[in-house]
Amino acid sequence: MATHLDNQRATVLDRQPAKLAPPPMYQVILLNDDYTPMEFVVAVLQRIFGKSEEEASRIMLKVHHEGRAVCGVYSRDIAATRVEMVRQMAQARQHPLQCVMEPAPEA
Ligand code: TYC
Repeated sequence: MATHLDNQRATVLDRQPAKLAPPPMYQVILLNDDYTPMEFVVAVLQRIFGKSEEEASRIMLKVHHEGRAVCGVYSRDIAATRVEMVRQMAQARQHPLQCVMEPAPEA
């Protein structure tokens, strides 16, 4: 009998809402190279990352001068999809543009 009640209580406790940790976030980073045209990088930032022309130009110049810049912070699947879209867009035009994702620093 005690076992039966214990099981019931365990079942009820299992139904408590789980306290979920927020999903890990990833920053998508564009890397500089000597060959990809600046206008192409601006177009990538507008088309894939939804940036305005002004913001896209700012990020492109930051990459050009500093070697890399963050384009956005996303959940893992969305970050991976955007990295792949950049890769495909660059490959289609045969530009060596590189894009990577890294775990975002904790807030
Ligand atoms: N450095 C490139 C040039 O001078 C421009 C460029 C900017 C390339 C950003 C890649 O992610 C990049 N044409």
